[in-house]
Amino acid sequence: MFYDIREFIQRVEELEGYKLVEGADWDLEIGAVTDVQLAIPDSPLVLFDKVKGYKAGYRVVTNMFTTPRRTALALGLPLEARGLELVRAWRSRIKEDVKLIPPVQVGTGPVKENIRTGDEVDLFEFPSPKWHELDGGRYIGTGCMVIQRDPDEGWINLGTYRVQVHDKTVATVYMAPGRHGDIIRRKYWDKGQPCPVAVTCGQEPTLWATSTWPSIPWGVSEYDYAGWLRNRPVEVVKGVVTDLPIPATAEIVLEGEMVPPEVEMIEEGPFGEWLGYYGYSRPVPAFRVKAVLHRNNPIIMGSPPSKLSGRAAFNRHILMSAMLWNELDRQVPGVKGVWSMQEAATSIWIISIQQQYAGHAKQTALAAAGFNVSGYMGRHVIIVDDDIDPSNISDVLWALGTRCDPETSMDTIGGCWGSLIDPMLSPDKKSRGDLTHSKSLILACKPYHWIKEFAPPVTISPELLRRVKEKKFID
Ligand SMILES: Cc1cc2nc3c(=O)[nH]c(=O)nc-3n(C[C@H](O)[C@H](O)[C@H](O)COP(=O)(O)O)c2cc1C
Ligand SMILES: [Mn+2]
Repeated sequence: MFYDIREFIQRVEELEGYKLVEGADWDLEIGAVTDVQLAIPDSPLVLFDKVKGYKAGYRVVTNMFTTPRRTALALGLPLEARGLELVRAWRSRIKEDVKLIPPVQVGTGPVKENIRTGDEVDLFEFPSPKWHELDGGRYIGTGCMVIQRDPDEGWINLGTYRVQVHDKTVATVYMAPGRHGDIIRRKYWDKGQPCPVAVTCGQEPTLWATSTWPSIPWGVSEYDYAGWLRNRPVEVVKGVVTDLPIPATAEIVLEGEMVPPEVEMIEEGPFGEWLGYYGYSRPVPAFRVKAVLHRNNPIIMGSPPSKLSGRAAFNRHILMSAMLWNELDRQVPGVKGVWSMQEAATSIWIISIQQQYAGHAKQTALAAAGFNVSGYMGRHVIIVDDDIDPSNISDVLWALGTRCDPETSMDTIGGCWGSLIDPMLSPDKKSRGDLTHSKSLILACKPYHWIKEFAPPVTISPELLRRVKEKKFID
């Protein structure tokens, strides 16, 4: 595991190199280069230096974990694992007993190399990008981490929620309703108090990963979970104007408070979202920044949303597939593979099962449609047999084309857990506050009640293959 983001970048440099871009403008150019690079199959890590109008050394890094190899490097998995193999590796890692390891407080750390408070605070000191053409402004926080303390229970939550810069000392944090960070800040506001907050913009990869996973439950600090993953406690220092614990090796930290909604609201967004479309702007409470801490020559970590952006967040479709597989294993027998389609902005889930009883396939589809990890905005669930590799799109299309009779193999269910960023949400539903969407459940597998009579697939048996190989007719 890594000491900080710099050690990770150095390791990537030794392993495969990275793309250095000098002289790009924070205004759209960093974003455009990031998105173009993201679409390349072997997408490199990109480091931006000498950003237009900024001091050399004030850097932005993007596309940190886009390839399976860099994802594996960051999470301590086999570097050569790909596709379903990587899903399996991650699945067995998170199946272990989690032994939480709390952080340790140290006297100081690199994050305190530069400290500015009060009038010295200037958020424009850093080259925060405007990522997409229709975005409402500049975002210092995309690959960031928001630190808060639950006022009643005392534990620390970390969550990745985007941060827009509005003024020298004013920012906003966008937290979707129901996020742990949102629940915590409401507890302060209900008491009429502002919510203390610290935001890191650039931090050690494993720690950042934990702040992006909805599978870590309420009440469990992502710091402690990261300690378990790293097998070493995270080192923290005390904040300057809050008493929040801050990672000692973070690059940039913004400390301050989110004021209650009645005190000050600011229009946030619009912002290009992970489904591949722009979301709406909306008023959110102001984040008043009272102190900025940063390392010498700080690096902002950027992870801007786009239809492929999950790749940069540790190939999120792979991690989410492993998480769904674990969930299904608790209830449904015979699951042989789970795959979330990155190309479909992770809205299509494919599950292969060895059918064992009547209704087994439909049960699997219904279960997959409901879990946290796959239910939110997941639009289609496809069940295939165990001779189909769910991560192989041509296999899946073959199953869809040949084992699915729309009249009897498909259901739609409405009223499901959706989001304001759903591009298919009609203006009418939006105005009524009805954010639900519908899902299709597709059984692209042999009908169980006549499975034995189903036409045998044209394949080559292992014996025949061996024979023609032995005779050197093929390699
Ligand atoms: C790159 C990235 C950006 C994200 N941005 C946001 C965001 O702006 N707002 C939000 O509510 N969730 C966002 N999320 C999702 C949350 O980080 C995720 O649900 C996490 O589990 C939240 O932590 P919590 O469970 O402690 O609330 C983002 C996730 C990733 C990977
Ligand atoms: Mn949490």
